[in-house]
Amino acid sequence: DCSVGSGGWGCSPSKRDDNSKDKHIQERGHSAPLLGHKEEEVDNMLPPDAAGWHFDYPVRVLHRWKPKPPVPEQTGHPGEMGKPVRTPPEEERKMKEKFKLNQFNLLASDKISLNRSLPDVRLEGCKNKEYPPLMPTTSIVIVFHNEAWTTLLRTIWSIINRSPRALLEEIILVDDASERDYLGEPLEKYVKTLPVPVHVLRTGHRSGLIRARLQGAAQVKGQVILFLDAHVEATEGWLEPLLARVAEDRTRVVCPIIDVISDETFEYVTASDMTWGGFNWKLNFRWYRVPQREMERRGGDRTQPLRTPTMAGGLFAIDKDYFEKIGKYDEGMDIWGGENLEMSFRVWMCGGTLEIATCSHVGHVFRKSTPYTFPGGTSKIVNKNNARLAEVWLDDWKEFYYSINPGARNVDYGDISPRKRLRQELQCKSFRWYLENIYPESQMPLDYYYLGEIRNTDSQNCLDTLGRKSGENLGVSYCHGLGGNQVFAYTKRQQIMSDDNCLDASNPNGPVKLVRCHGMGGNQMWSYDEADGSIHHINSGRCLQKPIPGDPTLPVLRPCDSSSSQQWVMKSSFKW
Ligand code: UD2
Ligand code: MN
Repeated sequence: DCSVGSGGWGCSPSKRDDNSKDKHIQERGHSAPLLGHKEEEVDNMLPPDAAGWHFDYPVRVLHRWKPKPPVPEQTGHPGEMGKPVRTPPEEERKMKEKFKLNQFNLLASDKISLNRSLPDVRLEGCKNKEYPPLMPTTSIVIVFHNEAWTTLLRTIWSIINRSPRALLEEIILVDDASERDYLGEPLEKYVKTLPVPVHVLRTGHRSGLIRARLQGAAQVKGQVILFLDAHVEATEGWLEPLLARVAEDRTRVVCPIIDVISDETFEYVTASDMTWGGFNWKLNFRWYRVPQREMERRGGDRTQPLRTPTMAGGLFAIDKDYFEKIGKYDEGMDIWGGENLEMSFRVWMCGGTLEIATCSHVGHVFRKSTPYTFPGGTSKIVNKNNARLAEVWLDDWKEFYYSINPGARNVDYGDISPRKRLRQELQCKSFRWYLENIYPESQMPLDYYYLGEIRNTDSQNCLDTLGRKSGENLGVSYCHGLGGNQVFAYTKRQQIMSDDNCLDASNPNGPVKLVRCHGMGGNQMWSYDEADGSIHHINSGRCLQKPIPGDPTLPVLRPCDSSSSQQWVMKSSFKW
């Protein structure tokens, strides 16, 4: 059926007969422009079995492919089928020594085959899904600084073993000034023996993962760039779902589900397909539960790609031309951090989509702390990167970031005018649009009355989270006027929030707790009376009062009495 999306390239059967082989159906040329492509006749030849599929590419960049058979289990080897590797007590000391090198159990990793087998973790509905018979090729870009040999090589082997050869153009390794000898010449010698082209590039000096990725991306020959961290394992059928989504629409940026490879045992642990990416006021990337509305949009089918507000950052596929068109990365970002949210906001606000292909699983070694240096200081670098993204993309909502993280206010974030110009040129939408349309569940509230400290008139002390976490009590302390733990937002949905926690009282006498905001009212609903300064807890009908003798840091709920101990000032002017 020629009317079913054939991407404007027609669907007349190809006259050539050599395209049934597992190889390029035609010599690859340069790629087509993204908009208004007009291809010559020769580009419009789709083989019969490709009719009915929608391709956002001219035929000449598409390739016929065959799926890879599963990697066989090697019985007797540790870690096969993703099983945990146990360290015997006599090796404990050695294990701890080696752990420090990369902040994961390198001793365990070194025992596992570079070709280890993994379980097929996909949902049943994913296993026999059909993908287009023709797809664009991909170049995989992996940047690393001081990566361990076995994790890096297992990353590479997992790609080779589980990617249809015809779709794998090359693997590009970018060494970001590693200081380990084995990553020098030995690595270059080793990769020459591999059955796919693997190129090793060197940044020369420490440039950070963002600029290292840019250097790798500049060399890409495939049509799709696929970025990966250097300590991952791709699982069966991981590549097809990613490429199929891009092949259909090149403005899609597509992530796999990121499973967990235990930093302690290298066990492969499946992650939930019911989480998506969000972020908190500190601009940390966070996983949150997929809301009902997104499940409904997908017709309740968990194998359907999930639209996510943000991505973790390390693992995603993007069309090469689209990567360039949408502004690559912010070259002004150093070492680590911020680029993932920056790209997420940019893609959504500038007309693309960001999704998780839930049929694609890649494991990643999540670490508890970073193994490498941040030249210039960790917080300085991360604050700078985040300030750049806040200044360019967050509009008024950048205040949430700066108030909870006042240390970022004075950071020298450098020249952001090229990024602001990019936002202009691409005619990107506002952050308000993003919150309204893409992420209404955001922890940064869409509409709020107030953002700042909340001071008690009687004691002159301020509400303070005291750095506590969800489930713990709200506190008060001396007002320091610096923000941070003393910053709260009073929202139009009548929540009083600090970052992703809300003031919550389930007991009418208190204490008032900090609980992850659920957005459903209930015990998290408060109303502030500007005239008398009272803060009413709507469910209990009681008022927030300064601490009583006994615990001087614990505010309580009491019957409303208009006394000054129940009077609170939300100091600065109301915002909306
Ligand atoms: C996550 C992302 C990571 C990146 C980061 C935010 C995943 C699984 N990982 O942190 O890709 O988006 O958030 O910036 O989503 N590296 C360099 N040079 C450096 C520092 C790091 O090449 O100066 C390499 C490093 O060796 C690794 C990659 O960059 O291969 C990502 O770094 P990471 O693994 O420390 O980041 P991660 O997973 O904590
Ligand atoms: Mn990583």
